[in-house]
Amino acid sequence: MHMYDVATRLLGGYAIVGGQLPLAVGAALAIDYRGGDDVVICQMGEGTTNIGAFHESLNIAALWNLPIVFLVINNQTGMGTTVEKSSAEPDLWKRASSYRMRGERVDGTDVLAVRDMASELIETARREGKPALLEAVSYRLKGHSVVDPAKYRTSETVSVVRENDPVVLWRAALVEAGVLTEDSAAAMEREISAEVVAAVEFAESSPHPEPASLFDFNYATPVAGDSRRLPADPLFTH
Ligand SMILES: Cc1ncc(C[n+]2csc(CCOP(=O)(O)OP(=O)(O)O)c2C)c(N)n1
Repeated sequence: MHMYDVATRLLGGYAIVGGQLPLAVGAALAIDYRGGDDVVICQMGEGTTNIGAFHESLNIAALWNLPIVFLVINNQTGMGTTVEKSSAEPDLWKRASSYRMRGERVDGTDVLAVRDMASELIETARREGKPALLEAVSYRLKGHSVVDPAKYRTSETVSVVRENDPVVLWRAALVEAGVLTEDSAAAMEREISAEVVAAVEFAESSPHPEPASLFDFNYATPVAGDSRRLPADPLFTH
């Protein structure tokens, strides 16, 4: 969730539901202001479409013709609540019409369908400055977090969905098309597992950061009066 990488142009994952939306609109405004043909993709879960920042962000993006595609991954459950129980309009792609924005829904388990529709919307955002909303319908394979036993659904449902996971389907399609063989696909999986294990080992063997470093990079440039007070520090220093 807390990854950020300028090199790969990932502008971060944010712990606050909807916190990414105004930032993404700001990035799209920067692109529009500076010129160039970049486009922002702003990803969120379906639970995020009920928070105020969602509506404020879509409104501004549409009013100002910003190059941004809002991508809603509708995995049908926000924490433990289904989209039907939390959204008065569960056809989330329709929400775009409130802002005279194009809204589309695709099968999120179909890799090519997502690629094709996303490409079309990205091109329109880039060429015409028209933002769009893309809803990719999927399903959540695991509980919300390690403390969620996901008792709100049956294991039968999950196992059916697991068989239709996009990674599983896409692997099978590539093997059938002769792009991969069973052996090369298995080798790739082993390679990826090894990379993940190495990353976990690196993280676990790395030292914990110093508490004082909590404030590093809060601002891009020095800011006068920027407080660096930690919880146990005195309120005033003389
Ligand atoms: C403003 C805010 N309210 C509540 C939470 C607690 N919270 C974390 S994730 C989540 C559900 C988000 O649902 P969704 O966007 O569908 O994401 P998913 O569950 O699919 O990851 C909630 C309510 C939060 N992080 N921020």
